[in-house]
Amino acid sequence: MGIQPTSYIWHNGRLVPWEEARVHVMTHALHYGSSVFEGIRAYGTPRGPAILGLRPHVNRLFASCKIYQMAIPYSPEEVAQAILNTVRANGLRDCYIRPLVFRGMGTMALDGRECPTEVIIAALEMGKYLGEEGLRQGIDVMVSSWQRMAPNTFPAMAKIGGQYINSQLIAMEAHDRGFAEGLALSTEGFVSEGSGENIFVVKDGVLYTPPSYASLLPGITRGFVIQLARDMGYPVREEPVAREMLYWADEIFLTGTAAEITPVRSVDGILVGDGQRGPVTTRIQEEFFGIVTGQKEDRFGWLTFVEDR
Ligand code: PPE
Repeated sequence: MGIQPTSYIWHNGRLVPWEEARVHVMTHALHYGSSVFEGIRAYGTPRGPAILGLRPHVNRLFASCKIYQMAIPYSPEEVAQAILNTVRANGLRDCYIRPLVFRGMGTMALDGRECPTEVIIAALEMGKYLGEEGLRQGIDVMVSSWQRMAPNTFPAMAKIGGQYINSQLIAMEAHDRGFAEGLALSTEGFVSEGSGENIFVVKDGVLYTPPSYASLLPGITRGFVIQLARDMGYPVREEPVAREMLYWADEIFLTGTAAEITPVRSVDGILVGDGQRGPVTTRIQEEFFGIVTGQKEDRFGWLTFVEDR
């Protein structure tokens, strides 16, 4: 997916033209992966563009920075407002927003806390991450030979740039073998998550998803789906998911800001159910897309309308 430039990027407090948003090659984050980021979507609605999960995404950005001891020189409210301003300035409707907080140029020390903290917010046009067809028919995935980080090695719950080497290895391996995505196990051998998505397994009308201690990023979309599914009357169990549940499931779907709610039709070449998007996945997708596009009432308060602020 090539990046299509937009007009402005918010950089350290102001909107600058796309070409001017640059860093020096001695930027700490470039050498050591010392960054924290978010991925947020805005959807076009009848009331103009709306940001999905603005508050939880900003909160997670600040939580990741706290875990990683990187002070953001702005308040959460300022960052939230800057996100809205960036979408508005670029005249975007459906888009993907990428806030990034990183250690800039200052020292070459591994303890880079003396480096200035830089913040950028970019907003890009983005279509369906795993394809339109994937959303309808499901994707083929494999269990990766790469595992997620062991507890107390990297803070899996924080969305830190350097940690995404693990996700990159998982994604590259899957693509080289002809799969759309790879699923990683935890070092204990339980299902953790995809390279950039959380996972739900449906069996006999019950939804199972790995708990936050399974070395995963607690996704905002995961939280929305848990809330929505429970509201729709489906039991949701956050508990360790054995690998074989992937082969025994009636339905599987992945959740993420980019991936939205993407059905999985096979794992390791074994069909999930009958290899079609299942009824539970379909109902949850319909409800989710109805809410985020403003066709159904925003009954959980997930949306922030860009024109209102
Ligand atoms: N796990 C990982 C490892 C992950 O990167 C994401 C988001 C999720 C789970 C789902 O989290 P949430 O978006 O809050 O529901 N992955 C982001 C980045 C993907 C990328 O290619 O870059 C995303 O979806 O924005």
